[in-house]
Amino acid sequence: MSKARKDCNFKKVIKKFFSWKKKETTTVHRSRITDPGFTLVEMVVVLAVISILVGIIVPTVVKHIRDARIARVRNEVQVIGSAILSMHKDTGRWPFTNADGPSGGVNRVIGSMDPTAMCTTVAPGALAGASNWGTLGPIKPLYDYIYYNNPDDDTGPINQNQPGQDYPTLGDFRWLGPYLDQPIYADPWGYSYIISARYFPGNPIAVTTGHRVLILSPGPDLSWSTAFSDTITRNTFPDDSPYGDDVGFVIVTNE
Ligand SMILES: [Ca+2]
Ligand SMILES: [Ca+2]
Ligand SMILES: [Ca+2]
Repeated sequence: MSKARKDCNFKKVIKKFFSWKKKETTTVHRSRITDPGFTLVEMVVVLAVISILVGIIVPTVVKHIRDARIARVRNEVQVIGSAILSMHKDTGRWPFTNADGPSGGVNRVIGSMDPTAMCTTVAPGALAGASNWGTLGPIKPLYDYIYYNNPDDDTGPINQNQPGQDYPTLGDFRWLGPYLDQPIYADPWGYSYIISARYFPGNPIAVTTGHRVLILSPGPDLSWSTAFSDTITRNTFPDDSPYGDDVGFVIVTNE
């Protein structure tokens, strides 16, 4: 093949290439202008990408909210537990009575008196007596010990500081509260905190010893798993520490 023929063929190829590129650009340009929206394939791809992102993000957000709520509960049971310990240091008494006489006592101290805030559900596989967290009477609100000085058989701010009935306000052992910043405490799921006041030392209705006293929330599964039984103590197996996803603060009184 002569050199002139070769050059001619090469020029033809180059010309053809550029004319093809030009045509393609024009076609794409025209199709973008005339196409009113996405094609079905594009829509399917976009929806698939969105559903994958939702599948990744939603569980992460849900877990984050759950973890944040559990962290809040851990903090609040600690705040309530510290308030009870401070009150005990000042008064020499544990929060267990609701009667003026020495025969009175309570099984549970509760963060809120709202009946709809009482969790009464028991989780599958719960330990013995778990239903007692939501049902065992008699009961007394937390604010009658920690926010108002009113541990006797009446309730609320009106009847507090009664001489000979509520905690003394004079002398070496006296009530110096309030020990909390608010009277009502509920967990992030709206349920009342429950305190197993039956096991505070000196409670006349406590029939056994060796129990932990717990300040407990039913936790994110909204049901109780922890034992609340006279035969389950800190020395048995299983014992009376928080169980399942229940979140609690432990007071070991050693009395
Ligand atoms: Ca009274
Ligand atoms: Ca009173
Ligand atoms: Ca639970």
